[in-house]
Amino acid sequence: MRAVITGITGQDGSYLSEFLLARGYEVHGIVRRSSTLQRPRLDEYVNDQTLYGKRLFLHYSDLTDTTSLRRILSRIQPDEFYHLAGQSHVGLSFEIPESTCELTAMGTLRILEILRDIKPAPRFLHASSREIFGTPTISPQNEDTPVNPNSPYGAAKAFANQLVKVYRDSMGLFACNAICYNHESPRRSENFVTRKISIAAAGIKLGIRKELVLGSIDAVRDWGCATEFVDAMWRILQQPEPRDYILATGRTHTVREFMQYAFEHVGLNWVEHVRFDQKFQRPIEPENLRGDAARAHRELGWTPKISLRELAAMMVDHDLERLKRTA
Ligand code: G4F
Repeated sequence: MRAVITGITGQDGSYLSEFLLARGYEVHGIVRRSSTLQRPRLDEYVNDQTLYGKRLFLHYSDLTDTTSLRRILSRIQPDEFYHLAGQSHVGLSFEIPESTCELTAMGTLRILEILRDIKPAPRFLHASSREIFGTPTISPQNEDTPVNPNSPYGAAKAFANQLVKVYRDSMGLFACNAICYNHESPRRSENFVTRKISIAAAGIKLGIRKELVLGSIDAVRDWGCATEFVDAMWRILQQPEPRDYILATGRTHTVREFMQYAFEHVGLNWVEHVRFDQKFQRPIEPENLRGDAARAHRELGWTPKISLRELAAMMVDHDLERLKRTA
């Protein structure tokens, strides 16, 4: 089996590559040209000469570069296509709405247009987001919950999410949305709140920093573990029929609780180290966020098992080790 992944250098892309390589797949990642060749989440695999250039390949392209995307896809002829790339920071999308929509919304449309011309087209998975629901009046949310985004990122994802349905229903593509609630790991980018907290807890424990500055700590999220989410993404493309699936734990926690778990893990009291700064406050903070993943449970046999406390401990341990190494 041959798979293409956009966003392969990100948290989900790197875990998904590992997952697919372990199952014997040939994996092709689309990477943007950048000034650095550092891809820390993939280094282990890129440096493995038994894999890189043999079952793992990286191709330069961009979600705005249709010609190269088309060329790469017609050459590779993948069986599966996992579309994980895009500007994914909700807060930042209020600052850079145009490029967020260009990559997240239009980037998805461009890929769908290319797939439409490929015969046979690969099975396509779009990593959609619970941000498409904005602040829903129904809780928990399922695949039929009305779409009503309240951030530029959510609006871009809603556009992409809907186009996936259009290309599935009108053009016969095997195209699916994984409507993902928050999912975290030691590979989470450092500007998302859980990772910001795990790095701070580890740094304060080691005495190399003093405080953590955050926005709203009363914000509530349904947080799961990224490794479990990529497993579900793969399962979605193994189904007999294409469908959309909510991926969520169904359990909610506040930022405050995550902080408590992370700091307690290293014997600290967060209250003594955390400060609020308005600049991390969002213009609007969604409420009622809880996913109902009953369809994924029923049809994919998928049940997330890792608790938020376990996840926090895993992330803090990783950052402790990393900071000790670099210190
Ligand atoms: O970690 P966050 O930035 O994640 P957010 O906004 O929920 O988005 C993530 O999950 C979505 C799916 O549910 C994805 F679509 C999206 O791509 C991304 O992966 O923020 C979580 C909460 C927010 O309520 C935010 O206001 O934490 C609050 N928060 C408080 N202080 C902060 C901070 N968030 C960040 N990033 N930085 C802070 O200092």
